[in-house]
Amino acid sequence: MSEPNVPTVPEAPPSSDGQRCGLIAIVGKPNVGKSTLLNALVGQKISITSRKAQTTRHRITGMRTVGATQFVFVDTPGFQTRHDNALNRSLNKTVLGAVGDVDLVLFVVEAGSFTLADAKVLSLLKPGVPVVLLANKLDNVHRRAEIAPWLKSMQERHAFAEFVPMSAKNPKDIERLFAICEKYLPEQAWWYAEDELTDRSEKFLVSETIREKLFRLTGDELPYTSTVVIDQFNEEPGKTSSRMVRIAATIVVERDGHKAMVIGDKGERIKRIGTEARVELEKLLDAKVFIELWVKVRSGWADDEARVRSFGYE
Ligand SMILES: Nc1nc2c(ncn2[C@@H]2O[C@H](COP(=O)(O)OP(=O)(O)OP(=O)(O)O)[C@@H](O)[C@H]2O)c(=O)[nH]1
Ligand SMILES: [Mg+2]
Repeated sequence: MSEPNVPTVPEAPPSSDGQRCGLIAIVGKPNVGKSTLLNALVGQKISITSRKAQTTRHRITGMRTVGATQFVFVDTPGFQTRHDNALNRSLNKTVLGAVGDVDLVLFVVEAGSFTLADAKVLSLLKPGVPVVLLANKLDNVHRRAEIAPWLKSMQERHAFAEFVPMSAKNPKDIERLFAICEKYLPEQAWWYAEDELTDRSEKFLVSETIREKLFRLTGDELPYTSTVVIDQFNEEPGKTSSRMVRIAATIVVERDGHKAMVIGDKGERIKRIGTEARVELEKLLDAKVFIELWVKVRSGWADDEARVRSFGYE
């Protein structure tokens, strides 16, 4: 899971034939809507989202080809400024690795707000790369008149290339964003096939989908330091459908109390996590899916560099 997933540009790119292609990094503090934005841009859910911060833990590349232009978007974890542990250091390393060599940065904030955590992310951006200030969740701003003075104050913080107040949940805004991004991408041949959506494997999408259901079906009582490890991912010829995928996965938590929370009363919560993941994965993988879930306690894993790596983080 830690293999680099950003394509390297070939030394002598083949003739572009009018094609455009480039990398666009999506960065920001936790929970501002980066992954919601990526999914809307790609047109398919490839990056999990939830109300909890720290949902995204890997660099996830998603592509969309429109006309002659291939947009290669990179979703990143929210930059962590609150707790210093091995997991958060790994997440921040992923963010730093993603903002370097790109054609454009979409710096996502919540419209009308700018906190120290936003300022920290802005300070990481490399000079020379154009940055679009994407003021997301505009639908949450009820006093629209306050946005103009706020944008003006943002102008003084950084030489942003453009200001885009919008909502990742509004398809018209997403359409407009393609036109805004296109001019920053160089003329060069596409890196991916026209219909490719992501560079991530099916196994990765499976573990992420299970983690999303875990995050969504447990309240704030389950700390963010839980993760999912895939123990088995086997494809077998199906009897009633063309594909059948058998998955066994372990949910790793830090305490016995968390284990009880994940399992729920008479096992009803873990059952629901499995069912919701299965329904979504059957569509995503176009297969009949069986999921077996286990819960394991590994106290202190998020503080342990070796464990963090063994669970697939950079
Ligand atoms: N109202 C509103 N909510 C949004 C919008 N975009 C995202 N959200 C919500 O904001 C929450 C966080 O969204 P994510 O896409 O997971 O945020 P993220 O920035 O990827 O979060 P991390 O991966 O944890 O850094 C979810 O509950 C989304 O549904 C928007 O435009 N309007
Ligand atoms: Mg995310």
